[in-house]
Amino acid sequence: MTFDIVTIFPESIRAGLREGVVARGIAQGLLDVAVHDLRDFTADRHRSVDDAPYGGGPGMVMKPEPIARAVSAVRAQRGHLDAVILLSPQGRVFTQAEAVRLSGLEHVTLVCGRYEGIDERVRSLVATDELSIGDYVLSGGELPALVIVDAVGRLVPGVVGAEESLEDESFSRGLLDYPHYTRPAEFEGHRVPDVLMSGHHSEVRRWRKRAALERTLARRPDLVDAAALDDEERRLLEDLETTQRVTRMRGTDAKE
Ligand code: 9D3
Repeated sequence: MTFDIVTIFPESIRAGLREGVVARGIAQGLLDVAVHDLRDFTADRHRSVDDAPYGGGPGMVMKPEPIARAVSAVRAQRGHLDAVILLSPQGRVFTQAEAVRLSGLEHVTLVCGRYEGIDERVRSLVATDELSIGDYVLSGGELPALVIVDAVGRLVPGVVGAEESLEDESFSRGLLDYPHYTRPAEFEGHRVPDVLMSGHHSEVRRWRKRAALERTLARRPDLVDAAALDDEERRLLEDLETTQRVTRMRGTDAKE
């Protein structure tokens, strides 16, 4: 799978790609990430990528021509682009489902915004999608581009090794992860739950399912509603919901 990233900070992107799972995927030839300096696609002697907004107001707006020329160059090089994604706070929020969708594509181009915004015509004429990584203010699209390459790249077969297997991952099942423990058996007075040291594999599995559900219910009830639960998980969930309801009623003086 290939990613082309268009940015005015190519070194920030390269720095983010030097280590980790994605770096290994690149070294193995499973991923190809090309970084394109937007200033290489400017036409004036100042290499301008931004200009003042029509209608006035503060800040600068990214000019459309360098972005359009950069994406055209990438398209000419790749032959075809499956998606041209504009990274901006106005985009749909990037999710694991979106990561899965993108991992099925061959060529994905990511355009990083900076400044107050991007000329609106880039949206309509160049981009096929517009994505945000969440509701917080960043300084530009470079970190979001790295987030997307990481989340999508690790879904490409072979990029994540067997020992890190995707199978058990919380978000692939739609729940938060269960609690993890390693040695020592007691740390600062806190013991590892006995069941995990019992060697009783079916008991361990059940404990983990229950713990994952309990934690998800407490921290991210929105995920529980959307999760694909098996029969055992459905039973555990009913049990947990009853227990939580009883606990809540005790807390409120048991009057309801
Ligand atoms: C302070 C400027 N803001 C006025 C309401 C608008 C604004 C413009 C540009 C806010 C942030 C940015 C730069 N951010 C991105 O380009 C960006 C981003 C983000 O800030 N949060 C989450 N995902 C993304 S994807 C691209």
